[in-house]
Amino acid sequence: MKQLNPSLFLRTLLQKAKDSVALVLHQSADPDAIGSAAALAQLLSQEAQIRSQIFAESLNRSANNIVTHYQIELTDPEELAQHSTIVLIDLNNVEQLGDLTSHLPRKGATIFCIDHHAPHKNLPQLTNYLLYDDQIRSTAELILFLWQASTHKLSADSATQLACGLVYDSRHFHIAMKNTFEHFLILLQHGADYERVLSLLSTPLDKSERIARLKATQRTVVYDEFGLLIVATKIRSYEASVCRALIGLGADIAIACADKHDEVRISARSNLSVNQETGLDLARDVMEPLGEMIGGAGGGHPSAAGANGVASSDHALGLALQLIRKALKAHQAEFQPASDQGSDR
Ligand SMILES: [Mn+2]
Repeated sequence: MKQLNPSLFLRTLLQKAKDSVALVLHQSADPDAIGSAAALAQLLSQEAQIRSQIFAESLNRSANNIVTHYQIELTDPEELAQHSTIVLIDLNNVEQLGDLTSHLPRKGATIFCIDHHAPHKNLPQLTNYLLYDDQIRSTAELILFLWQASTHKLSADSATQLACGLVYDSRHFHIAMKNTFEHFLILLQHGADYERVLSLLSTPLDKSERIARLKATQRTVVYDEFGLLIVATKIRSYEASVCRALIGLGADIAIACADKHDEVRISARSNLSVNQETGLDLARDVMEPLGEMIGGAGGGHPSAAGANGVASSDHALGLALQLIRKALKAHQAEFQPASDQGSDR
């Protein structure tokens, strides 16, 4: 796997793609994934008349708004196998492809990856060329860099699509860094329509999701440990939404688990200060190892992560709590001054 700068990455992609390319998104693709794919498709068509086909197993609701508004076409998974140039967008792990995995070309394809998540350890076996930066909040910003490295000017529509990704992944600037604003300003200067972005990203909760959130609070177990409120709950679906709701209610760390038959999906969120103050990284310390323990996969960000696999909810929740405690304990030991330890000496 070769990591390239934007200009070299674009040149290599244009060279390999010849006349068509598959843009492949993670399951439950979000506005960052779909906005990035649409703006990259536009760039490839303008630079070299390359035709892009976009593949995603599923879309989340705001991604669906973007697809509908811009009439973005998703291609039947069966056609993926015919492509010899693949670009993975906003994902770093083959498990995140969902059902698309089985449609990847068996061999001989050149695989590019554009992502802002820390590369998964299996990524080098999967990918030939990588465009990666973890000092930005969205894949959309990497697509902006590709446009800047090209000979064309970003259109207002593409700028709006990229702004959707940037605004969504920075959680409406809640977790923005200085450069998030700088890149957003560039998008505005290219005509990005912020009002449009807000309306495309707004997804009022439907009734079933509100019921799931409310029921989850009834089943919530609260642990007051390490100076943190850690809450865990079981539900049938909407595990990520439930975690966000629990953080909104005052939890420092929320874990929600949904099992269907013997497949379990588990999601966790922490408020921002948890990662800063305790070093707990929900992806690295909890969901990645948990995914392996339950025969599935896990990943995400330091303060928002998930895993799936084969286990009961109770078992998966128990393991997640163990991993969280282990990480918090390790951190405590590392950072406690020696004079504070063994006070009974
Ligand atoms: Mn993203």
